[in-house]
Amino acid sequence: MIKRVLIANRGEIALRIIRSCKELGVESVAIYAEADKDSLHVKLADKAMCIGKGSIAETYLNKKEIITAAKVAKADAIHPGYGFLSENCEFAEMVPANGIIFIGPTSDTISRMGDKIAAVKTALNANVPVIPGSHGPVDSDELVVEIARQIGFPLIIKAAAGGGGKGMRIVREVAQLTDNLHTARSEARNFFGNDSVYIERYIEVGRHVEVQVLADSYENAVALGERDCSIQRRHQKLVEESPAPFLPPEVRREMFDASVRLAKETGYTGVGTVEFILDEQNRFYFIEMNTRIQVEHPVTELCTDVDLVKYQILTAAGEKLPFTQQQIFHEGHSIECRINAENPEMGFIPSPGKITHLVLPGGPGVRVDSHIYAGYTIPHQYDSLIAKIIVHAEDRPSAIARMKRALGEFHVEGIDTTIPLHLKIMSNEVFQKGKFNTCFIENEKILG
Ligand code: MV4
Repeated sequence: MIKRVLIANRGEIALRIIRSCKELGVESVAIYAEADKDSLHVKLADKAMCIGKGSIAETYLNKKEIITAAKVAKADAIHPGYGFLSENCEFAEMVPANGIIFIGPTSDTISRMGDKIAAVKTALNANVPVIPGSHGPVDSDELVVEIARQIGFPLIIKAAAGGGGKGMRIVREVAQLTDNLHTARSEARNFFGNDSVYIERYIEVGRHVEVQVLADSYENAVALGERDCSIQRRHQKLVEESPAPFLPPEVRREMFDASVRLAKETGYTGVGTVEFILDEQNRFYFIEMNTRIQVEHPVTELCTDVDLVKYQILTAAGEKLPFTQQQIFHEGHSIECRINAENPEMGFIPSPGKITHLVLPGGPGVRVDSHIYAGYTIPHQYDSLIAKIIVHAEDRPSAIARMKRALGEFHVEGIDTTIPLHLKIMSNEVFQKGKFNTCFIENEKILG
């Protein structure tokens, strides 16, 4: 069994991991950059180690330094959280090479899913529906025109090394194809150091629905429900919920089966998320797989009563899943609002600084995952997520009412937040009807 875990992260997710460690009786070791010395994860962990006052690259991304810290602390495992080194296949290889357990899938799985072309090929092998496309790199201008004519327009050019919406270009007619291809390729080379690109039919009006999977190292894998993450702005998710509104039960079942097949195909261990695009006819298509714990994991936890971080740790320690797919239930409705220290009226400009006054929401069915406290100064160096409010209620209308109540109780002074934006979303008629897609924020003029 794992006795001590080093947490290679900060903010709310570091706290979230510490909490599961405590409940498991596992010791937690926090690492922190000097800028985070007053952070809650430093105070709540059993032990905290400063890894310098440098940049992110020199601290939370410093593979060697983090592994050295784990050795000094005698940690037997490292939890990477999300972001930072969580999907870095080099790190996932270095950690076990140093005799430490990496809490996550193997380096090979991370690398296979990190290459979006390899991921699509893996999905095809597992008989998981994929979008009509090149299903491989497009190298020559002649070839791309031929493939494009077969799949039809509009289409989308994606970088093999991209993901999460980075390095995508939409093309509406054949005349724009080669120019866009060249631009996409040079952008991919600049951003990712890899100019490999592929094309897919672009699904213009769709929903972003993802399936949470959990697997042990004995070929057992289960699906723990889906999350609708269609409410986004520039590929930053704002609101997530489970179950996905109006998802037919047979489609949901097929998505779960497909996701479990993919997990088994890759010999997956731990938690993962299979992302799909759902078209207007509720046909689903694989787009990519995330090999980390995700920001929005709590909506699944509240509906299934499964502690995902706990099972990440237990499966990494070599334990078997104690439940089968048939034993998993999904109850009620859950919604998460991501609260950022940003001003939505000023193009979401970050708003770091000191929190002078704070009242967090609470009461029945309200969970707050946050690292902030009154008197805390939000550093400017990092992501602007300051809190996640997650509600659970018997049905969707009650969950929305509960979220409105929780947002109304949330008082933060000293910084700007996205709380007013979330109140607008919760009060929007299209949102309330559950009839939204990925164009919601634009179409509904939520931003005025
Ligand atoms: C797509 C797509 C439609 N068609 N691919 C965005 C994030 C990354 N995980 C993949 N993404 C998408 N890929 C095809 N072939 C739609 C999305 C997408 C999206 C696109 C535009 C605006 C918002 C979006 C939100 C989620 C997914």
